[in-house]
Amino acid sequence: MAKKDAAGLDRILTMELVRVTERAAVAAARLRGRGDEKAADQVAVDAMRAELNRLAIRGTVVIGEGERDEAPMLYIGEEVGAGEGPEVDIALDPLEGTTICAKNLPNALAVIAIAEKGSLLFAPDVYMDKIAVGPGYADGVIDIDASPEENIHSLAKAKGVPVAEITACILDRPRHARLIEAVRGTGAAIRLIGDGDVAGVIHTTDPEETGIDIYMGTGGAPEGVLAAAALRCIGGQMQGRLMLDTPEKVARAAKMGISDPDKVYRIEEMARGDVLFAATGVTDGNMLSGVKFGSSSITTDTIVLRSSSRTVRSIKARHQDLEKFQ
Ligand code: VTB
Repeated sequence: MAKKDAAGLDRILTMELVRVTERAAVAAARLRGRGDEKAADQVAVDAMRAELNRLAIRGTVVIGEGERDEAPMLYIGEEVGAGEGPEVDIALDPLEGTTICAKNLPNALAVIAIAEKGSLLFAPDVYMDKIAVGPGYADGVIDIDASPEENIHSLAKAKGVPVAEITACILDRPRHARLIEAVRGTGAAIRLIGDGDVAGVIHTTDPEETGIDIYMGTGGAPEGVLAAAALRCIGGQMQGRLMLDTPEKVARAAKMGISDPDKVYRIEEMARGDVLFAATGVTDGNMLSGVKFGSSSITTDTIVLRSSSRTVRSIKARHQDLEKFQ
């Protein structure tokens, strides 16, 4: 039975998690560029679930494929793991960026976060307004209640560069028209992404490598919790506010224990305690390479993070036992 170390979760779990996202990524990667989002998602879900059920944990999915009636597997509330070991909360997205994968575009990921029971925000599947920057800035450099202009200027000042050298990552959606106009109005650049805002947020942690300084805009709340889990481990600032814009959404959130619909969540309120996070590239991206299929091996590229030690591990794996990926 896995033992918890002084910092929280068992350290061995960090490495075990890599297998979980690797396996989901390989399954999804076989369906890259086939134009079939659903099929790619399904194989990733199946693969992730099979591998998760081998882990020595008693896990509950808190961010998953959807509510029980809409998702047959890895639904919110599903219990996963081998049935012994620590009780943990699990946030997962076996294929973050199903459309990206179907079109074979950059930055599709297989993603999972694990934390001690009760540590991850139990968020409904609604939109979340998000703003995030990487590590190295004084607290308060960004503020979700400030205007886009104020945030961009504040960040440029903190970074010590002209505004023109700041790049914001924003989902390319009609709902962001005003945000995009405001950011462009400052002279900053925008990386418009089709999907994949978990990657978008993580990219802020390494602007030299990714070219992205700040993430702004609304995306899925589940993706917000996953991104917060990653930032908890690497460092950085993020704020999120659920978009509970109808009485029905307010009621759904209330059922999940959210009493203040306007609350701004900070990273520690979305992912507390000891958090482990892993992401494997499905398609090539700014930080991770996609899965490569060779004649006798498969290569995967994963980052695995732990909040208590702030360790960022990059794991490039060459898999030669191909049977386990069938
Ligand atoms: C984002 C993005 C996801 O959903 O969260 C987005 O990161 C938000 O929803 O990859 P809309 O597509 O409705 O804007 C995804 O695109 C899909 O989960």
